[in-house]
Amino acid sequence: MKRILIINGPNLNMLGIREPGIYGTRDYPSLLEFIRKKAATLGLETEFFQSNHEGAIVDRIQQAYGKSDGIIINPAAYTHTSVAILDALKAVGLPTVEVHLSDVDSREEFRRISYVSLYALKTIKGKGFDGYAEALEFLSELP
Ligand code: CA2
Repeated sequence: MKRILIINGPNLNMLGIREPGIYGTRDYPSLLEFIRKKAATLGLETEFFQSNHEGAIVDRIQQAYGKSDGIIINPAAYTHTSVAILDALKAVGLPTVEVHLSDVDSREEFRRISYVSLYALKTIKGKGFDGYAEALEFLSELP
């Protein structure tokens, strides 16, 4: 059974609390439940990690080396700033899908830049929770 690590970056634990127009009304525990259910239908094992700290995300990516079969990451604001997260993903070399709840291309200019996308096999944006389901499907279909 493939083991998929799902990483969510800063403030995503606040989902559903503010900005429902951009990020929806469902909360963070609902997101985890949604992902767990989808993963079960695909026969995937899931592990979750959320942090508001860049270094903690780097540490968790490093821990996945040799243990996880794939990573789904929504780096949140670190998407647009973090070379350290990009380098950690490159270092562990696992198949990675980048997910964004909102369509980052149709928002502020600074959200159009993603360092992580330089490594990710696929980037899914603007599909809300369904983006994570699509990412799971993509990883489950990899050899
Ligand atoms: O669309 C996404 O998934 C983002 O990665 C979300 C990040 C944002 O910085 C990226 O540009 C796009 C922000 C997540 C913050 O989530 C909030 C949740 C509740 C209230 C306010 C923000």
